[in-house]
Amino acid sequence: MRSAAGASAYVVDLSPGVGRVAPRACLDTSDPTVDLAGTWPFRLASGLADVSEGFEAAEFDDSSFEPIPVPSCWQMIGVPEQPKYNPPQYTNVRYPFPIDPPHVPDSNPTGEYRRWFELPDDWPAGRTYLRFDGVDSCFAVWLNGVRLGDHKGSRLTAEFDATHALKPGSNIVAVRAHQYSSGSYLEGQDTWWLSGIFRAVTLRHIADSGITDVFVHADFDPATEEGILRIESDATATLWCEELALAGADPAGPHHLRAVTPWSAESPRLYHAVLRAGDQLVVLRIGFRRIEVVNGRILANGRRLVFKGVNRHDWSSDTGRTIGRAEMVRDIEIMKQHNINAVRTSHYPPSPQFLDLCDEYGLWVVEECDLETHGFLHAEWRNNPPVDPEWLPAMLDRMQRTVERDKNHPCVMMWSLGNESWSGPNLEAMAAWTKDRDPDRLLHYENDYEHIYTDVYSRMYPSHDEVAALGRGEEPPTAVGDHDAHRRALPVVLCEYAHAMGNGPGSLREYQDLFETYPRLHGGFIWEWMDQGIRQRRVPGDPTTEFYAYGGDFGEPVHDGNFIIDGLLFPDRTPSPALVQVKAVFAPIDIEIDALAGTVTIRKLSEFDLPRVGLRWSLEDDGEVITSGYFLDLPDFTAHRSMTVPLPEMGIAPCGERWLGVSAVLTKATSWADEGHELAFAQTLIDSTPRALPTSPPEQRERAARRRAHPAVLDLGPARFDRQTGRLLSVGDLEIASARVDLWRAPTDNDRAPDTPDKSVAAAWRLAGLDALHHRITDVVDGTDCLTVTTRIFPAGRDHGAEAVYEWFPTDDGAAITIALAVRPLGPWPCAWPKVGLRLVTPTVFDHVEWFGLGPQESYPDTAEAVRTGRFRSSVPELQTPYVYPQENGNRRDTRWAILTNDDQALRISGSPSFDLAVRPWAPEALTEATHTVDVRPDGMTYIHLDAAHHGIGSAACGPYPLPRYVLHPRHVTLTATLSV
Ligand code: IPT
Repeated sequence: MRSAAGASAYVVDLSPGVGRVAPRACLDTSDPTVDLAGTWPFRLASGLADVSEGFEAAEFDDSSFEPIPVPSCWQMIGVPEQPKYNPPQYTNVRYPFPIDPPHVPDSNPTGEYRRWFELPDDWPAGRTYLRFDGVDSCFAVWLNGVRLGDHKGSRLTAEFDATHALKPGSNIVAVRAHQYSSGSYLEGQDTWWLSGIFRAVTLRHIADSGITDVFVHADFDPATEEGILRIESDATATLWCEELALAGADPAGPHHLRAVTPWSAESPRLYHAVLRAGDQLVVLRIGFRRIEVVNGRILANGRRLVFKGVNRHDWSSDTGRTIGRAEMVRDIEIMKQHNINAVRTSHYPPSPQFLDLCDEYGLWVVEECDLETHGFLHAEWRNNPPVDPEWLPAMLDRMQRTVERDKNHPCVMMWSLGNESWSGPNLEAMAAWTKDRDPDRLLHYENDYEHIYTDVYSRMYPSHDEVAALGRGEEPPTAVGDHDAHRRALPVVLCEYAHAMGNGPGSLREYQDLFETYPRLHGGFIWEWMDQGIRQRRVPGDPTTEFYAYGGDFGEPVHDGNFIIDGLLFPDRTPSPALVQVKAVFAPIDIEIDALAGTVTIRKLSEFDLPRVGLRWSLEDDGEVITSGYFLDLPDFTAHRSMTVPLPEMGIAPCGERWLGVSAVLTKATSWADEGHELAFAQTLIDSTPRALPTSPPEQRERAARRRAHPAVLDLGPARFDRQTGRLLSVGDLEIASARVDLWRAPTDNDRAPDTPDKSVAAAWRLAGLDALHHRITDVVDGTDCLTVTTRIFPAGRDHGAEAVYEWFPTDDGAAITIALAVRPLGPWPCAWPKVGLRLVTPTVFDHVEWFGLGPQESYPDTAEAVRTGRFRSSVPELQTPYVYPQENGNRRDTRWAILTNDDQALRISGSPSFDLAVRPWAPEALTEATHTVDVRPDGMTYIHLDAAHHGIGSAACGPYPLPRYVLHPRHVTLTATLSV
């Protein structure tokens, strides 16, 4: 066994690398480049003892190597069928290797890559750099057998001067990349461990007297609207920008430019300029803006900036951390369409292209360094790198590479030292270097609770009460004396909140209300943008068995399950119901309809300009559009904080529930949405002319149709019951398998957390026996007008339960059967109820549902921000929300009526006044048992849930329980619904 000493010592030494040129900006230049993306011969060694001696030599025989695409993460090769190499592994906080820094396991998958390329004949004289935008986690590189150097820092750019090794004609690059290195201790982020050359590799020519680096300082003075431009360039150059009337100017300036338009996320104005050094051109996209903290407020261009943000990882369910421009554009379009204005690049610099796109489309970016040592938590932070001076060069190098690469992006307004690495002098040194190098941006770091060297007071996952206390400046001290006073003076940012795992998060609105109430609160960043699932197939080759894998699905010995599935987008980038809620809660405009006064007031919720908007309205009676129109273009609304305009004449007399909806829509297409795209919506109940209630008064019930077909059965209207048990057997031609009270829901990720039996509400539910209730009939009374069935519902071994009284009576025309259900808790209940209602099961497969109520998407008591009252239609499969980890979903609140149909049957249900509705092709028990979407299959029945109440959703998966008002304490409830076919 060979030791890690010698040629491979760099893997575990603490050096960030050798042979790399100084970090610099990614520049868009006229210099020739060669893109080395493509198919490279590759071999995966099991560890350092297994590497191919001499693989870097030109004459090395690589015929046994296999082709691999570059860039790629080698663990993702073979997905969605079977990973070809060592599979992906997911851990959250824990390192998947022993905490024995700087050592890593002997079993250390190591990729050997070789790539021949032709140097173009016209490659000019001068220097040539070989650039790697991302290699995970550590690598050494050779050109034509000459070792150029090595590097650690997976998501950081490293460049090597290749001039001395480059030849005309054919050249061979060889790269040896190691899954684990000492750098892995600094990369304990909550994500999959993926390795290899996962971002671009390019060869770049550098002219001898050319520019290699520039630092653009483009300040904007909000008082004078003047732009102040100063460009540091490391070579003599002239500056050209037609729009700014700069022709051959000295880049150093400073140039005081009259009336520039500042850059902001809302109006991302970029000025295209060129630096010329001899024949070399460097293209710059300049955005003028000033970011500052004034009197404890974050200001951008003098205006208060409130983050409506998300935390984003580079992610694709097929290629892992290797993503293309199309996916990045898609992310940004979806963000902009959902009123998101900011991104925290958790927890490392993103693919460089992403920031170009944020400049262009407009998103404020908090860019984070590639640093997280969270795993030391499990060693009570002993030997945590930030406190050990030996780790300082590596940590400083990471920060320098972050800042130097991206310092020219107007979108980047704040640097973040990293995530969850506790505190220590090395972090302080990183902060000091950053402030010195780039005093014009703010500095963020959450995990040093004293916040001595940061510009914002950052918190993670606080409860609403805590956020309110922060807003009032009444939070408990975090330090003594001056330090505490300093921190208290800082603006507050929630770098992570509203954990979007599974169904949820709940109470987004309540957070937003706090941000809008207290000026100290500058909003935050929802965790996280996207579910990091990996596409897999249960049966190789069979796309119908596709599902998204999470931790443990690849047999990883150490993993953190589905904690990686916590995004606003599903792994295929379709928006979850939570994202649609985010859109409503983050709306930049508030619309208030005053039906009595006949006016609409729209109010701008931020100090920044908006795109051109107009108002559209629609009048609906019982969900049917009566009339609609476009009544106003608001050309100069951006200049106003609010505007009140008259509602158009409606004319027609109402019939049923009349709702007026008003939306603010784009009057012109933008780069991220079409004309007509809705930014904000509001709805008001205008009138409610009662519809004929489907239930009948008691005296009429006497006359109801009453037939006795068979002594064992009882017919009431269209319904047939078992006379002895009172069980509903059918409604018309529709067979009913069961109709009884249900208190269970398949626990959500939030219900199941925190993952300790004494703390999670789902564990309490199970402990209380709610998942296995016994129903006992205590009474069946066949009255003249009504069948009354009383049952007691208890879990085994417990003395708490409920009494349910089912009263069945036909409508006066005999065409329908009404159930009036009353459920009363008995005994002291130790926990909240998941829900309470009626579960109706039929062996008939229904495939469509039309309903009048809240929709179109699912909602729960604390996740009802995006739904509106209307008439909707959906297929049964589309009513199910495909949470990667199956759980309660698909509830439609406040349903007044619904019609279930298939080709030849129908079931009509109407509420008095309404019920929560879920229609499923599988039982809640199947949802409860399932661990992947592919496990839940239609079982030939339709499960119709008519619920009177639901427990809230909350965000306990990483955050607070549902707010007290959304807790379903066991209580007496009633539900009235009428069924007919
Ligand atoms: C927090 C992490 O910063 C983030 O990476 C992610 O793990 C998130 O939690 C949960 O999904 S840390 C947590 C211990 C508060």
